[in-house]
Amino acid sequence: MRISPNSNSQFELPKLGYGYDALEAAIDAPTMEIHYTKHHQGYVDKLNAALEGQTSLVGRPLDDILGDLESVPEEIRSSVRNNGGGHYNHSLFWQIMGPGGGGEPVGQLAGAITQAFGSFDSFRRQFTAAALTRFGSGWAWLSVNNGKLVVSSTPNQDNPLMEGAFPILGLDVWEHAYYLRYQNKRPEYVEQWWSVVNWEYVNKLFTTNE
Ligand code: MN3
Repeated sequence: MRISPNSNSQFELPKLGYGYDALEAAIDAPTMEIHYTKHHQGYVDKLNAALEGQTSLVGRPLDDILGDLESVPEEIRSSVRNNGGGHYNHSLFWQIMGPGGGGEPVGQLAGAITQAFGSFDSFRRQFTAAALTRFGSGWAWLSVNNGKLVVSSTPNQDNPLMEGAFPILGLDVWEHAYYLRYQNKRPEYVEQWWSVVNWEYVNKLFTTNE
């Protein structure tokens, strides 16, 4: 997913394509609102602050930066990793969910998942296991690595770009993503989350690689 800065070289909170209550089947409106307006906005603000005056990084798309963290000056590298990762991961997260989501993968992705994992159910079990075994805060991922579909998880706001892979589906398992409704019951959150996955968008990422 390409995320470019605006003409003032600032990253911006992307528009949410649906209301805070649109994902009620899985995520309550207060959680959506806080997650988007406070957590995500916070990552954007801190990323912009870290990049201030960094002429070598001005205008570079965020996905390029995250795939090449060695090129980021050491004094801001961890801030860019955490807050840039936070901006990228949440921007993706809002897109791969949507009202009327759920069901099974569509398009070329459907066949690719069956080929890589045996079946959609088998993929779903592997992805769920990645989400549930991620200790503490982090993300579960489906990404494309050298043309191969791979399930993984990362700590904090890290993501597969940092390992040279291209993420097409991500699940936020930080407690801030689910605590209001589910408290400590991460398995229930993950189970419900499948009902809001926007497979059309995931397939688009898979087929266009952009
Ligand atoms: Mn989050």
